[in-house]
Amino acid sequence: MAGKALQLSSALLVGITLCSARRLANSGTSSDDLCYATCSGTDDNEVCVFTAKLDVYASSTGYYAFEECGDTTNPTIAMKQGVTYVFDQTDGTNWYHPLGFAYYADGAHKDVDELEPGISQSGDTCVDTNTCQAPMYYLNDVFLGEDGYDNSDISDISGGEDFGLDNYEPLFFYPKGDWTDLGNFSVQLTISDETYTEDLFYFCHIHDGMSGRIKVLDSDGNEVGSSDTPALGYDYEVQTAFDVGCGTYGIGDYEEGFGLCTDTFICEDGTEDTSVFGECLKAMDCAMEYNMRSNLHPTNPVVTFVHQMIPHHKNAINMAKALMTEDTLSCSDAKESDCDMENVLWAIVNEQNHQIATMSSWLEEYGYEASDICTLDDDSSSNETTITKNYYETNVGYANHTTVKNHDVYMTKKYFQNGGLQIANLTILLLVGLAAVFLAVMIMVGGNKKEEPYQPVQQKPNPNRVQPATPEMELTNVSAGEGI
Ligand SMILES: [Cu+2]
Repeated sequence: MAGKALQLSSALLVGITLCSARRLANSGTSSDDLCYATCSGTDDNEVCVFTAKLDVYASSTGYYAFEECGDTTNPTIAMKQGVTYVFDQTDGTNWYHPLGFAYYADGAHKDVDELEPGISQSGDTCVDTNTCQAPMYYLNDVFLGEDGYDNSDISDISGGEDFGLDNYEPLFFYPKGDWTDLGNFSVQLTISDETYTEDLFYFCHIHDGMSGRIKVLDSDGNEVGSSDTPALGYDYEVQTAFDVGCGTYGIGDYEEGFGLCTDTFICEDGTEDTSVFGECLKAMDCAMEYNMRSNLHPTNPVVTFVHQMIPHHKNAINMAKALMTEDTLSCSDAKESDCDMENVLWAIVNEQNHQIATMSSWLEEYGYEASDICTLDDDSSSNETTITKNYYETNVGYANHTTVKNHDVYMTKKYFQNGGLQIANLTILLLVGLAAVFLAVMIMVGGNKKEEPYQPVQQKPNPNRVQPATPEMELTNVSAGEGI
């Protein structure tokens, strides 16, 4: 009896272990834990599907995920040579994230070679005939390319320059509702270059930093390249625990009480239902204020505009994501306004992330710093805040640090440090002097009026009558050069 129980326990243990191993084996967390597509058919008719979606909270832009790979973001996926793979992008979270494929991470964003009919890394003659391995883009299962590129039959690839991307990508800029109404989006890719032994990458054509690795397998299912090359070239963003709670990115260091901001962003704590949302808002608003405080560029206003607009946009994105996390909107036919609001939130996240990328690229192209923040360093010993390095330091000789307790004091102090004291004194003296003169004149005029007796309307003087000279007339004549 005890032996049977032991056998049962062992069997259960093995079963659980196998289940665990099966779950781990397809999650795509690394090259040792590849994620495989769901496949059907055999040999030449085998078709494999990756169902794409976006984990919008995983990073500032969000990261790709595939239903076949569980919750892993930007999973490392396996693709077998010669097999047709379909990447289904119909899920609404794919809006603004058209998939691309490249020989290096981030493809078009880094100006590196992508998988296109006329591009090869192995010197293949496919370049001459536009028959190199490349994705094919579809809407409702209709190929969006026009001049004949077709790699669906690996033994008979036909050539053409238009593989559909130029028609596919612009559709992702449609308003979200219109994009959804268009139907089913998908990308098909068949790996046909059997001589290339390095990894490939999928990436987003609109946002950079969203690439994932593709390990290519031969017909036996073995990896053709063992090492992870080329390198991804960057680390994935990781949410702090605080950000996870808020559904945001990058505000974990700006919680209230961390000393980076002294302004009040939320004036009442709200109810139990809203207090967490309030704490999130406090932190993200602080992050915006802290990061928008920048030096004025001495010659180019565009630089300062970008330095301030990027944190401004990041705040909008975080506000939208925090509200999405609250899950209080409920889009349905009966609640179309909620649908409109949800579309607004998604638009803020995707469009402003795209604008951030555009503005960052502009800074990089012209050689400007990514940011130029005037740092507020927390001085815990005095519970005051120290401002370092600001516009006046470099432009009007305002040197060293100025200790202030809040923004208003800072502004005032800055003004006085900049010679404002003297100007203020002179201004005040001038105003006081003018006021005194004005009052004196008013008193005199008022006094004269009071003492002036009533004068009846006088007749017009007779022009023929000789007027007696008055002292005023004599003075006028002297001024005019007469009577000397
Ligand atoms: Cu994207």
